[in-house]
Amino acid sequence: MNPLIITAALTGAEVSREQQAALPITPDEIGLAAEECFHAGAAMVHVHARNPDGTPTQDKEIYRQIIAAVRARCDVIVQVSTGGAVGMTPTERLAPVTLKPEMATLSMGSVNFGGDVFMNHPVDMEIFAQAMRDHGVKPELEIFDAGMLSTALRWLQKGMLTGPLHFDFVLGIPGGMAATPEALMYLKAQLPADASWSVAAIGAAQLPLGTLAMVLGGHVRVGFEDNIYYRKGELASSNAQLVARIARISRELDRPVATPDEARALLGIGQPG
Ligand code: KMH
Ligand code: ZN
Repeated sequence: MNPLIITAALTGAEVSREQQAALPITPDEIGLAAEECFHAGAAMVHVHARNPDGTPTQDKEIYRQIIAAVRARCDVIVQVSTGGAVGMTPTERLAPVTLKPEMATLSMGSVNFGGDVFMNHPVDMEIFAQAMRDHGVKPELEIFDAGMLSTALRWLQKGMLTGPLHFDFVLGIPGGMAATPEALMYLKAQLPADASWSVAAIGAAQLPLGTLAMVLGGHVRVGFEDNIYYRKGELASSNAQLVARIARISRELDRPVATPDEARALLGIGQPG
């Protein structure tokens, strides 16, 4: 089976230090967490920026510092968020793409997000996709619900996205698709043959759905953005602890864990510039 790409979603926009004391917030903390995750088996980090007070931001300069802090420590793929936080404007959200990171997320539709709405107007999505093409950034298509996958496939047919596509199924957001094996199988069944995919399941579903993805030939995202616990009632000590468990299971299943360069080859992206 192809090597497993483990992505560490280190920080996110919603989790606080009060909830998870080991949450990396500053560029330096994010760089250090990325290095720990790299040593634990991660080939990619998904990053969000925070202001010094911990509030989410899409400030380009902070992203620049984050990318530099990661690059100084290890060669994992850096994937910036264009989702940011609920309520940010599309222009704000798009800012880090102009730094030409190796990858960026591209949400494929709007979804209720707990008590909020995570808005992704089709006009804005098209602008995001075009900006990623212009800057040579590989999109990871974030799929929170089944209709978003249909949209991605329609866009592929129309030439608005270029294959091979890489998907991330974000399952278990209240308002989005449930984090169940049935949901994952349903989505996987619709993928083009040359697509790659990962699963980012929220909370307690992170481990079982990640393990299922591993068996099905997909890839796995773990980390504090999606889940702050190691097991029920026990907070994880670090993002790397969550990565290390996935890497261990993968090896037990005889599936090698991808290095960053193996992940680049699998995803069709070049070396960092
Ligand atoms: N924070 C969520 C509202 C992404 O990074 O692209 C959106 C999000 C998705 O986290
Ligand atoms: Zn994110």
